[in-house]
Amino acid sequence: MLISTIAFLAASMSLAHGEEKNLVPNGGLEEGKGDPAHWDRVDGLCTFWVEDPIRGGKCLKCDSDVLASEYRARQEEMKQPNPPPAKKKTPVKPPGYDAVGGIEGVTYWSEWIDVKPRMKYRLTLDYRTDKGQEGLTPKVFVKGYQEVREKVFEDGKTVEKPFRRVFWKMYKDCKDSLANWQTATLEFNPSRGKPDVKWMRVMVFAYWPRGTCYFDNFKIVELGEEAVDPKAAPPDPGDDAPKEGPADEDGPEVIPPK
Ligand SMILES: [Ca+2]
Repeated sequence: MLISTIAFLAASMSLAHGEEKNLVPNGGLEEGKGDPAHWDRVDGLCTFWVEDPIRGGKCLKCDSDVLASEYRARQEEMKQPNPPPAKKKTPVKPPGYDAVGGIEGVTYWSEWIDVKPRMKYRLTLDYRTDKGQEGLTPKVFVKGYQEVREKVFEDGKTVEKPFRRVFWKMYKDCKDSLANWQTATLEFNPSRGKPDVKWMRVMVFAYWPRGTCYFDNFKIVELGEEAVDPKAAPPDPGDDAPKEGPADEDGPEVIPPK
């Protein structure tokens, strides 16, 4: 009780001094037991919750240099409430197109975050790689969801149920990773043109070139409501701008009801 009161006072004081509220729960990946709280469970094969030897504290490690067949087998195991420890990976032989980084990529998701209508947000995160692997380009996505009602076949009959489906997404290439931490920034408004998008999640995507990337200090802050002029032409985003994509049709991004 005392500790939570002190933590609350400390948080209030830092906010009073102009610090922006971070909307990503456990964005620094410091809380948790076995796995980071408010994030996916780590699988011990392609995702790890590790100590950072450079700055201290915990961070996420993603390895896309794992045979895709071993990654898929581990994903199946991870559906269990108490999965067995991961088996050691088989070394990938060059050119490595059969690695998970050469096919579907490694994904890792945050908790749900509420989206406010017309609100513009900024995501920042830190990333790096290992010495000798510089130049990797993992991506970070923000995906926006809205509720849909869909028919499913259950217990011998068709019933309609609510689902959360991706209707908006944006990503940023975390370019030219170095062996020391760098920061990537992405600004976005999930409900611009998509007023029914009510939630968002952050997704890390480690793919090609295959290798090891680290991530830390995920932070989403509000930048204020956007005044939308429907007649204004969209600004030229340029080649280096974050990319905006269409809705996803299916796959793991359709979340069943709890
Ligand atoms: Ca951290």
